[in-house]
Amino acid sequence: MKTLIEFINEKQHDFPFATGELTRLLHDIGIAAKIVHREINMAGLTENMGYQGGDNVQGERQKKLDVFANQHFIRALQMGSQVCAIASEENEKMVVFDNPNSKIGKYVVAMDPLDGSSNIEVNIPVGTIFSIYRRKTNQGDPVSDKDLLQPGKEIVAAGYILYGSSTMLVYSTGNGVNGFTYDNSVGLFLLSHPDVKIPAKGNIYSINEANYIYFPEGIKKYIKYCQVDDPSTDRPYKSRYVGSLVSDFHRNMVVGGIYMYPGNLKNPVGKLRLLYECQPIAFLAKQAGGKATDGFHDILNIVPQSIHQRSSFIVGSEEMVTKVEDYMEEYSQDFRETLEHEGVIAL
Ligand code: AHM
Ligand code: MG
Repeated sequence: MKTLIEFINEKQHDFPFATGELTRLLHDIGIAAKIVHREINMAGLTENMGYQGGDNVQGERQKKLDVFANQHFIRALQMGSQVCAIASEENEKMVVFDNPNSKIGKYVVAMDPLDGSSNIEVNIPVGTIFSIYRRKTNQGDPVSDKDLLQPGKEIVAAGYILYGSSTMLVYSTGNGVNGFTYDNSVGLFLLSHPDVKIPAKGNIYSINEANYIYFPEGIKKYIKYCQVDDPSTDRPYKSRYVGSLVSDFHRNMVVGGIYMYPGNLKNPVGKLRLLYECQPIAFLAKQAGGKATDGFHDILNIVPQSIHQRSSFIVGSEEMVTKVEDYMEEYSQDFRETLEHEGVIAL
């Protein structure tokens, strides 16, 4: 079987004038993924469960494993000289590498080192999400926010690591999506899911329905549509919500379905972070033939105004996401205004 490293090296030749920097960067992510995998696997046996004792910038209590994953991904990327700065869910400001090698790095990275970490104690899958952009400033110049505040359509590569019943690394450099399963016995990621395509429609919807009363009318109507008895369209659909974006998205990517964390009355722009959760997942969805929207705007066209900006997020099978957009258009024009009022700017 093909290993991740063999595959990345081979793919380098798809890019004319490639210098190997992106290849090395992806290698480094693969190495950090193995370290984090090992730590998560041992979570019940070592002292690494529970809270670290601090809050992150969103006021959420950091888990020890959030901090561990953050440190290891940052360290892996700092060792190489391809990345000059990182935006992470766990750091208020972007982390700038100012050692002489990294200073001239061509890329910036946005990441959520351990998404869904509230699930760790109960042994439910968690994930790492990352995206890579070419910096906007000249190599060697001071890094600025504009290097990171780029819309998803500028992504050079993105992916996730799913620490589930098996650990998988799934990524795209803009030529389709490929998935690799970690073989513990040899310590290698092996190509197990070549050229993943999201089925155009599915019969699974994932949403935290406890927030139902706060949802925009278009989302409420869509949920009712999913629940109608109509065997000719496979309805009622199945409801599946892990509460761990990478898991829910991965399932929908493999068998088809839709994941929704829409803005709602309490949080108009929802919960998920645009830069390091929505954009990379939207990029992968599109590369696999799926789609992502905030209800009205293609996620890949939204221009982040700040590193930790949140976004309404609906992603998955193309036909299902389009249906939600139709419902939003018909029933939730007020929500479009809310998004604009909240400062959502789309190209
Ligand atoms: P986190 O980045 O703090 O882990 O939050 C993101 C997670 C997603 O993985 C998941 O889909 C969602 O939050 C669940 O939120 P909720 O518990 O409100 O349904
Ligand atoms: Mg997260």
